[in-house]
Amino acid sequence: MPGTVIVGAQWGDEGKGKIIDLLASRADAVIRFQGGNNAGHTIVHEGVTWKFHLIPSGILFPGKTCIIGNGVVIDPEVLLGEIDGLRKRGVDVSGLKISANAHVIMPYHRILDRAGEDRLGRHQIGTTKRGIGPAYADKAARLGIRIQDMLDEKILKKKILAALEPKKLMLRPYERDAEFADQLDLQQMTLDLLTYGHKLEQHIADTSALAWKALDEEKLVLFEGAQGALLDIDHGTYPFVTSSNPVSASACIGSGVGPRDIDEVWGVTKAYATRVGAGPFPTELFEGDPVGDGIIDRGHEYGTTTGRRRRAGWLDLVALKYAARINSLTHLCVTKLDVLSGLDTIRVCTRYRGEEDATFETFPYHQTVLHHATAEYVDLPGWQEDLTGCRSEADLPQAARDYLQFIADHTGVPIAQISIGPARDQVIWTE
Ligand code: 2SA
Ligand code: MG
Repeated sequence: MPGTVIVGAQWGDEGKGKIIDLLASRADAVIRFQGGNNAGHTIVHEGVTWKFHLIPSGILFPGKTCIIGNGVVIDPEVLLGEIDGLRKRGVDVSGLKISANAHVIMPYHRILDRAGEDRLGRHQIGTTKRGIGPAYADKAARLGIRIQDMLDEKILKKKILAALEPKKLMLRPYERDAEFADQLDLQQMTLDLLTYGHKLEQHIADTSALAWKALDEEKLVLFEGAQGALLDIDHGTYPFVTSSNPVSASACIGSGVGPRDIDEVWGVTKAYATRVGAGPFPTELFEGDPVGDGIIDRGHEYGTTTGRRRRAGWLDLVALKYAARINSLTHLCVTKLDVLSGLDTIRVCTRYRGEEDATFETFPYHQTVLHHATAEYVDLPGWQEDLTGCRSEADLPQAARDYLQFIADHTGVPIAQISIGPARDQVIWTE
């Protein structure tokens, strides 16, 4: 499995961080390839809780190369904060490598993200307001500031000026606002970025070449996805998506390797579904529904980055089958199975019903259809047993095993791993 991609198969927060942590001990390099500090991974490593936004969690294993690839958008202040936090807790961060070609999230990107959401009012996307969308927009408009630019004062200033020019009108009200004026000062911005660049310089590298070298030597390289398939800007529930491609193909583009370098694609799904932010969610159990509220409570379903309460619902196999297809999944990891204990019946969505009684067994490509889709369910027997102590498939109650089998049969993807609690050892590897 030299080149292994791990992606979210739902709307993010599937527990990818833990899977990466489990595989990282065997890996030589771990690479983030898209997204930015909108991502949040919580992992429990040797009994200690860690939260990561930008740095691959593999950093907790000494000697690993941890790469932030060219496809990531980086808020340098956040990254430096994360590096400092790790150092203070005694973690060696010398293995961290940052692509010189990754784009920088600028203060005006954060402001524009916020302004954009305000403008949309009740139609807002529910972004994390970290500046992700505006940073990727500038990248596509060829107005982006890249990590390498932070090392050259002259180039930097010119590029910032060029990037600010078309935003003048939108930013004007903020320039007059004491809260934002400093952040938008050209001189200050340039100075700050140069300081950040200086501090990060030792980590800046040709990360594509590093990835290639590790793969060429047949070492295990993990590509760590952020968010999930249904938040993909091309394949997700547009416009309620993030501004990057969280699907597996993006691992190549966002790190500078080719498709033939990828050997396995692991998709991570919760045993139920959650979504944070707005957008269609056919299996949603609305706030006040005792099952949905129970899932939120038992699963601690609050965003790692923003602390927002997530929306929860039953597992959606129409969406999961779609995620399996667009990612070409070779393995599935099912997380948080323990959270479903105590239910008499577990519902699983296998079909959508649309307007005029149309039914959909494959994920509808049309936005209007999806927005009107309601879920149709198969009811499976639940189980009462606590699963947190299970360590093999044989330890699981029959109903839990049947539930997993149903998922594997329906998606056509074998389940490689089941997670039954946050700790590293609360995991079951299947045959
Ligand atoms: P953005 O900020 O432009 O990427 O927001 C666009 C949509 O993408 C969703 N999104 C996420 N959904 C789940 N988890 C994410 N990361 C954090 C976490 C979320 C948090 O891991 O817990 O802490 O709130 C994430 N990042 C972006 C977002 O909700 C919008 O729907
Ligand atoms: Mg998360």
